[in-house]
Amino acid sequence: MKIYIDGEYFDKDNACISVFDHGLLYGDGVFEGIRIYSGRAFKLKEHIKRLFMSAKAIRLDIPLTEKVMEETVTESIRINGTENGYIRLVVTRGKGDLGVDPAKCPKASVIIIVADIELYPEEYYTKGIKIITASTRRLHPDGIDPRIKSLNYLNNILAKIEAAQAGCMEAVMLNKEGYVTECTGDNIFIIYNNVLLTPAPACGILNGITRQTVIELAESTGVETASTFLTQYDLYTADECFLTGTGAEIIPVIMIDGRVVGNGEPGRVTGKLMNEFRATYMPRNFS
Ligand code: PXG
Repeated sequence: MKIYIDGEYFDKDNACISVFDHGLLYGDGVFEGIRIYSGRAFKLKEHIKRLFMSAKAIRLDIPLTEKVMEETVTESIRINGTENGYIRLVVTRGKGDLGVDPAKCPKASVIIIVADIELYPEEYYTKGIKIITASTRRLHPDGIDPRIKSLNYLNNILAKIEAAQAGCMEAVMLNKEGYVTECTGDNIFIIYNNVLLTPAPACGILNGITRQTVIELAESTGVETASTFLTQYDLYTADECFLTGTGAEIIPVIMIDGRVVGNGEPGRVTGKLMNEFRATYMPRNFS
């Protein structure tokens, strides 16, 4: 495994950053998680674009252009010889002093880790999963907009702990007004009367690349879609529900807070979208 840090490649054991890096001290930085299918980064341009938008929102100057970043990620995949895997692209504010002031950090650091992907158990996809609503609320866009994929995931981590305590792999978070936002590392969708509904970015969500891809796939196959405001009632009474994310792809949800979704099995439209996704963007068993 060769890890890129600021223009050089290091072995796993020697890939280190300073304890004075503000990414570590303050969660001051942004990141992306990207899938590699058949040796190619999935939706690389979209991920790089989102990385640069996150950086712009927190006034972080990335010391590479979008084009060079794209080439560097592609080069890292090539050097690692990875066919199917996962890329963690991280940009931190860089090395500073112990104070908060980012002006003391002269240069941002860029890290690219190309790793093997740990897939979820196949039964998640065939049987679906149970989720709960977390009592932890999603960050309000008035503070840090969840569209920024920042290095501070505490909010999501607290909700993830609640999920684990309830025996679930995911938890859905509400926003301050009580509307549904997203799960800790996945966006959420429901199907009601054959219409695909998902929380709008204004609700306070990460605008997922997989989310966007699924909306496009649905529209191209004639499924009506809407980004909107959803409540817990909408989740509980939905015909179908599923989650989307880089690692998850599309995972059906069959129970929410003890309420059975639909008939308790992955739904018809969900299955259609899962098949469409796999057929279009490489099956997860591809090797
Ligand atoms: N919401 C949040 C809060 C996320 O972190 C998604 C939605 C899905 O977005 P994409 O662009 O991937 O479709 C994410 C991204 C993990 C893990 O280990 C997941 C993410 C990030 C980092 C780690 O499950 N998900």
